[in-house]
Amino acid sequence: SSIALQHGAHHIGKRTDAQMEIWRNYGLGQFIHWGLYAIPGGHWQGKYYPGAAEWIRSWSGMPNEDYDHLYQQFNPKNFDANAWAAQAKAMGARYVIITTKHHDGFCIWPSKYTDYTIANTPYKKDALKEIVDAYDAVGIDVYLYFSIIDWNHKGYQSAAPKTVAEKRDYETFKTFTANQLKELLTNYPSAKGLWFDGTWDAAWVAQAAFADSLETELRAMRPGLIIGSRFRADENGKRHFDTNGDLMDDYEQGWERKLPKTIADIHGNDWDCVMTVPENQWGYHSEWRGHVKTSTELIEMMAQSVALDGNFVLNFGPDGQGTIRPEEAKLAQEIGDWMQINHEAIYDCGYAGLEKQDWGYITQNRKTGKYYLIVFNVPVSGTLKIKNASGKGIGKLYDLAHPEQQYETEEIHRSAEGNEYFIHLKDKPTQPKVIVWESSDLDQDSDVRY
Ligand code: H79
Repeated sequence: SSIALQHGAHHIGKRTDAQMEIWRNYGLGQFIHWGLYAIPGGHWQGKYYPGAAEWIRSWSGMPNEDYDHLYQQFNPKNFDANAWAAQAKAMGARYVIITTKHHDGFCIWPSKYTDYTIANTPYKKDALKEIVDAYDAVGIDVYLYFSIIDWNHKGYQSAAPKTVAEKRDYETFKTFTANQLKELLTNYPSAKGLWFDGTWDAAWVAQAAFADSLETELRAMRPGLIIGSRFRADENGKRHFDTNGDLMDDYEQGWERKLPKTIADIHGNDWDCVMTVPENQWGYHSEWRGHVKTSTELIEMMAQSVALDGNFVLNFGPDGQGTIRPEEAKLAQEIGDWMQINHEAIYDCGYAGLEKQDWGYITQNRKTGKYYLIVFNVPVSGTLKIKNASGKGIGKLYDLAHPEQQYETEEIHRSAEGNEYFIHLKDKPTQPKVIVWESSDLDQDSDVRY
């Protein structure tokens, strides 16, 4: 049973409008973290800071005043938004999420509500507009990342305001936040949605009514606007899922640097996974330590995301000069090479309704109904066991890259739990391989025997 909420979920179940259908079918996106933190790149006065580079202002030993003056050095000589967009396009990204303002409060657009913007750097120009225009030009949809945490605004605080003065100052921060969000939607009319972050502070969690009404205004400004579950809490302080357990807003935004394992984990909702290349670096860090993901691992995460009805968003952290580091450029190239051949298994695809199988992931095109076997683990035997639903035959299987390469299949058995078949691969793949599968119906009565 559910209780009446004023500021909980305003719709139950997935949005079915055209813009949300587009979002759902992206498959692959790019995240960009770019701001003042790209200048120190995880180091300050020769000292290496192991935490996330975009958080360096808050690590001990980093004087806040020095950080807050970094804007005087922001002059990215190599910044070429068209080159970023071309690279993202070649990788196969169909949307981009760009940090307009991270926790430090620095705006890469010339906001008229603060001086702490790109307009007051030596660069002067509106980098956000350059990025939006460049991605628009290549047909990649733009979403704006916006942090509610703002270490630069004097009215901002993390803990719930207590004194009269704190409360008054926090009201100025709320007005500022509302103004900036309306400014972003006004200045960048092609942006399709907002990706919120830094909304876990007690001060913000207590703003259910304010955030809900602001969201209503933002949605009225931009029909079709897409906002994830990380923007507002309900009146009981519940985040992402309201007091009744219903998802708030348009998709679940809880999958940061992690992935759901089974379809049960996603509760029938839309969702995105945002992923870093190293363990936990979003902004540019000049010295990545620890494990750095390979393109094969990232392609597998993308396949897992799409097979479980989500989008996969890979992060890039350009440096202080606007250069995308060679490691990221190489990954973009390798993922792009794979997508060039195999994008049909990712775009417009989702959960296939079949259980996870040992060799990899199954996706299904939402329009054609075709299945795609995305094969990562080939057994020593070279034989894949494929389980279809009861009453379903194996049908036709062929290589996506070489459709003339069809597979002979061998029935193992049929049962009420499902029908199992072997297919014998002809070669040992050197990269994740996609097999198109056009499954067929069986005549249950004559074929299933016990
Ligand atoms: O922009 C990137 C990160 O800098 C940002 N989100 C990505 C996209 C980010 N900020 N903080 N975090 C990620 C992690 C924060 C975790 C914590 Fe908490 C905040 C630990 C304690 C406070 C939220 C609330 C998670 C646990 C409690």
